[in-house]
Amino acid sequence: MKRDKRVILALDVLDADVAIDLASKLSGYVDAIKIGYPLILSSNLDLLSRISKIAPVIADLKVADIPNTNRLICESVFEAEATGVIAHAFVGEDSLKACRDVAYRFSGELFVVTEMSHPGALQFMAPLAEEMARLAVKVKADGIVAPATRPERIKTLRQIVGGMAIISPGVGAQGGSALDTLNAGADYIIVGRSIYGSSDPLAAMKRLYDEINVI
Ligand code: BMP
Repeated sequence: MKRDKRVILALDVLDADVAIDLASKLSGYVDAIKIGYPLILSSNLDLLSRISKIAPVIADLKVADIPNTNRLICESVFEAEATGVIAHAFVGEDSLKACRDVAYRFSGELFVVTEMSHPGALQFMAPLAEEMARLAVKVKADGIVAPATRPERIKTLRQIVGGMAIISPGVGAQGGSALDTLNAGADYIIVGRSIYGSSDPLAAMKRLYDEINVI
């Protein structure tokens, strides 16, 4: 993924035509489009392939299984032409390595979840987030997912992952600020509802774009 616009659109809509329309309208403002269970389950992986012709696609399946199952899931999304996949670290090194191996084979990217952006992540994830970031470094992942709702955590996790990409959800609808997130050291913000849920998604994206381009 090219670090240019520094925005990843989370496309959690359920209608394939709406998804294609939004992807087409907004692709010029994003480095990638993240799609996950909501859209993939309401359509199919062919839609992932169609969107990948409009913009690079990160498949957010938060893969979290035994190594063999992780391998099968990652092969499916890379065969469908995803450019990246998101996996959980808490399942351990062998499971994460299985994702990494498939990503390498397809010249794709692996992003590893550390601490999630919602309040519940403080319960189990936050205490282990730094270890999970270290594991992401160890398996030579391409990036980590860190919370835009807690910019100070992005700073801490940056110390651990060095130059590895940090992608950060939680901007907008979850209360995170795009500028604070990027200033804390995230490479990309991930934004969904505050763009696609707006009455004018293109205007909302342009406003976001203007906001972060002062950096
Ligand atoms: P929204 O801007 O509408 O809150 O969307 C954020 C997106 O990022 C959703 O797709 C959500 O599943 C995802 N996400 C998140 O919000 N927090 C995380 O820690 C990890 C995520 O993948």
